[in-house]
Amino acid sequence: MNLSLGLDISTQSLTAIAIDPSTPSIVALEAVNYGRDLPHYKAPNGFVPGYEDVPGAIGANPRMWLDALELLFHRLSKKVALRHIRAICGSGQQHGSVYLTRSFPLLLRRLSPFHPLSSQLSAAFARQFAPIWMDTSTTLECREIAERLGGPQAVCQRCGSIPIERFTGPQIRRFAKAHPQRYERTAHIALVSSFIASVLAGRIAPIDRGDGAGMNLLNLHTVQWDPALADATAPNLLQRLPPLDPSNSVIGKISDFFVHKFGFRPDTRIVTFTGDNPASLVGMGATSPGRVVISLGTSDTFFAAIDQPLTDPDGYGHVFGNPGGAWMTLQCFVNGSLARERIRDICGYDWHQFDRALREQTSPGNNGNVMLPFFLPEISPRLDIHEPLLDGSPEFVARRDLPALVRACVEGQFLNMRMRVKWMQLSTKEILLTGGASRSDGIAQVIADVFQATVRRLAISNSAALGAAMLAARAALGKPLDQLQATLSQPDPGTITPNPSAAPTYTTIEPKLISLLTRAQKP
Ligand code: XUL
Repeated sequence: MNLSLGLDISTQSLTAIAIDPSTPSIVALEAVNYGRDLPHYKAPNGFVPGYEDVPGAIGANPRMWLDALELLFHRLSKKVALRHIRAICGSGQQHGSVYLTRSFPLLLRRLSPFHPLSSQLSAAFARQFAPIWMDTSTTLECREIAERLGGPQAVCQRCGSIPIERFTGPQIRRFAKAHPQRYERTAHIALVSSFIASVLAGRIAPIDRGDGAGMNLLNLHTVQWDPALADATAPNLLQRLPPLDPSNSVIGKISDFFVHKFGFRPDTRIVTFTGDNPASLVGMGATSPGRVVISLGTSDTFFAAIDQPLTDPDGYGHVFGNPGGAWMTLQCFVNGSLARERIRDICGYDWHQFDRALREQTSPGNNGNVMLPFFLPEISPRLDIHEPLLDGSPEFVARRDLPALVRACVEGQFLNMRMRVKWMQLSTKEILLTGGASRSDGIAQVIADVFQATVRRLAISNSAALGAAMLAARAALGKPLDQLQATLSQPDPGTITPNPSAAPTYTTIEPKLISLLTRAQKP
């Protein structure tokens, strides 16, 4: 058997999907949940708010990802003989950055299979925590970078996004300013994706265009690091960045550590990793323009392949590299699964009751009860609030009408999404849905009704890990993506169709949400 493996290092868990590219079929799926499986990191959702004493700081301990990787391989080896895996690629939560000392490559070469990765690589961290995509601590740095380049739009022209707080460049700048000595000790900066790829390959891994474009540092026209952006970000930054690999190619063979400890073949090839959203575009079979994807994860994202970079006039949307060629456009919403979870907890429901509230106890428009379910500062649009905004009946506003709270949360999320993605000018007649929450028929129906779209889902809800497995098979085993996608990315036959009578209802509701937003945006 010649299998390929896809890993997804996401916010709350690490997932692996093994595929047999010759059939093609999915052979095994395994996951580690950081909060449940590694509770000693005290990160129930995979991240630590306030890891540094600055408002908006949210980070994760990179040692936790290393322990998760070992646990995952240990579990996976019980389902599939790891010697059958010929190639590995992966995807990571985007934008997060890992700061490594000069000793990192040397420590990678000297790994012993008798000790955990996390303790052997401990000395390699110049910064103990990795800021992740939820971090909003860099408003000042974003302004400074924009000023150096002649304004936010000038930055956007170069790299596809205005300076964005969670993007890697502004995060690097804050670190370099606040801790110049530790920045000086930083010889290598990796993304979450390229960090894990480096550990697997036993040497510094490159960054691909998919994830690289989420840094405010990659020039989309030259597809090289942009010297002016790097200069405006931090001193001597270019020498700390790894090379770019525009086509997700083979980096090298797997490190001996994994051969001796887990029984991988010594010639297993490691392919340049990418970001979770670009990998998901691959897994959903949406690498050619014409298909729109909504991914329901810790963050909710809306994305699609595009031929030419296209920029959001409001500055909230992005352009990333599409691993299938050309580009993808993306809008990210921070209040995704965690907001739905908070509402579920407020109601004291389980997911079954949450779904029932949508399907049986409420109807489109929710009798005029609306909500912006922003429990964390939102990024689309940028809003620094920590409590949802409600408008409607006194019973609802007092949070006593539980089914209405559920519907208002989900309708608020997707009406906000509908408003924010208009600039992409994409047809949303058919939407492909992925991510854990895509299993909920109630949520899928709200999306169908809000967008007046047919909603289709894949049997596998982790399309990022699936996409990574396909990228591994393409680069190392010569399998064309479209052949793999033709079988592995086929949506389930069951589609969700929109209720046409919901369309005018949502047109009436939209202004209510806009006025809630406007009130919240006022200083
Ligand atoms: C995309 C984004 C998130 C992360 C985590 O810009 O910030 O979707 O990739 O999944």
